[in-house]
Amino acid sequence: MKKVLVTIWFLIAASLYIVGYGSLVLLLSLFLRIFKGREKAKSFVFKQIKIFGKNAFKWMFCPVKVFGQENLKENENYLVVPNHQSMMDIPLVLGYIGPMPMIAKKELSKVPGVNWFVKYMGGLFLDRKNPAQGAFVIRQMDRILARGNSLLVFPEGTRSKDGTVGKFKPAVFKLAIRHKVKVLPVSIWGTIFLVPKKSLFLNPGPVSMIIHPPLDPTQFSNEEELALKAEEIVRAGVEKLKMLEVG
Ligand code: DD9
Repeated sequence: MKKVLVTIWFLIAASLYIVGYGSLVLLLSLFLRIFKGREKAKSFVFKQIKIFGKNAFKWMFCPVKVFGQENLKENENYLVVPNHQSMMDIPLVLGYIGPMPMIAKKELSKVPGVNWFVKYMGGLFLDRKNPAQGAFVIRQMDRILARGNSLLVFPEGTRSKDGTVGKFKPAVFKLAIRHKVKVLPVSIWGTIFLVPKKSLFLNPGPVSMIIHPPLDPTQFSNEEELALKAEEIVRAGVEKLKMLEVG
């Protein structure tokens, strides 16, 4: 019964917040842009997205533990590469690392409110069933990094079914090497239980994340080596988080 109530409450709270409050935020940002400039408007909207990311877990009654926040430097851009367990990984990164462009799956482009903010952050929607889109997305990611933005990519390419960390695809790491953008490995644990695959109801529980020290792409001879290192760090971090939960 608790799960049913939490699910109904979360869906109402999140939809009203994203669509209702989100419309107000975007409207206010228009005025801010006119009267105070583009940067002020952007930092206002980004702050609201960050608050949303943290609130999403409060609304689900999920305690969140974050380790390694000292590894994040203000005004530094990163290619952020977490493991992927559930759709709640996105608010987790937005809330505790910060808003940034992301590659989101096409289905999200149909969710009102969510699509506005993914676009606002400069993100893209990827149709994984359409291989022709792959090259286009790589070009867009290249542009995002070339412009000096951070970028969130889940390099496994899909959500893990059992929580194990899959192989990191090297393509995006080539871009980090090209633009000399630091790679930020992030380990996530616990979100896999929040949205169980075969259930309609949320299953609130603890969530944890490690923000690892960034990797300098100039220290790697190619994208495969860089991808493998990031993957190993993320996998070891996930194992550590699992142990912490048990202990
Ligand atoms: C003020 C509401 C912010 C909502 C952000 C949603 C981002 C989803 C990717």
